Amino acid sequence: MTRGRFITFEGIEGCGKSTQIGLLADHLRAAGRNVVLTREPGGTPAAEAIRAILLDPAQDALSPTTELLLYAAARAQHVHQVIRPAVKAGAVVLCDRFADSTEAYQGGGRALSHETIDILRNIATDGMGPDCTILLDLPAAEGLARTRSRGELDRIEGEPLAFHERVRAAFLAIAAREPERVIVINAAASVEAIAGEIGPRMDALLCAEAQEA
Ligand code: T5A
Repeated sequence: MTRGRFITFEGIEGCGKSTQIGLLADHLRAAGRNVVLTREPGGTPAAEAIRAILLDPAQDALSPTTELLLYAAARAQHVHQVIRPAVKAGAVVLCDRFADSTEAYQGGGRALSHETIDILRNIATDGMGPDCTILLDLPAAEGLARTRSRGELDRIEGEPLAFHERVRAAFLAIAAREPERVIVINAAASVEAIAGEIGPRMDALLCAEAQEA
């Protein structure tokens, strides 16, 4: 059996992750691959219930630490119930956001301690990390304009522009630190152009890794 793979999509609000991850799933399935498409926070019934709390604008009293713990709890269940079993079974797991989002939003955006975030990441992921991450990079104002044009904002989308600029800077810092894992893509390009860049790169990655296995 071919070893499974774990690929994550990251970026600021409205950068086009959900659009592109769906197109990549279609592309890989058309090539006969077993793909599991999932998201964070969420991906299991318990983690989706946590997601509802985290994104609810009425939960405006949540402290940054409570927020961090809820994202970590959702991730622990998701890794345990979905991600690890699927990778073990040989699937390509495509996940819309993962631990880099915590570093960017709770670390960059909320300015929580990187030490605390690292400890919780280790607990929540139990050593599970992505083989490859696609970072869709876009100026924060552009991403927010896309999100706002869709209507009502969730609890995190409603944060001010400066928050989202810190989030973007934190994502770019992760990419600069781990260039072997993180591929930065210009998310200001058209949907078709971005998909046309991601598909062949993922084909090459999956073929190269299959040959190594
Ligand atoms: N969060 C998450 C944390 O704070 N910490 C964590 O640890 C984790 C895991 C999740 C929220 O939780 C936060 C981050 C988030 O705030 P969510 O609803 O999943 O909430 O939010 P997003 O992941 O940001 O999802 P969105 O749907 O808002 O944005 P996407 O997925 O980046 O963008 P997408 O594909 O839905 O597209 C947005 C709009 O832009 C258009 C689309 O048609 C759509 O209208 N679009 C484009 N327009 C022009 N050109 C392109 N290339 C386009 N691509 C898409």
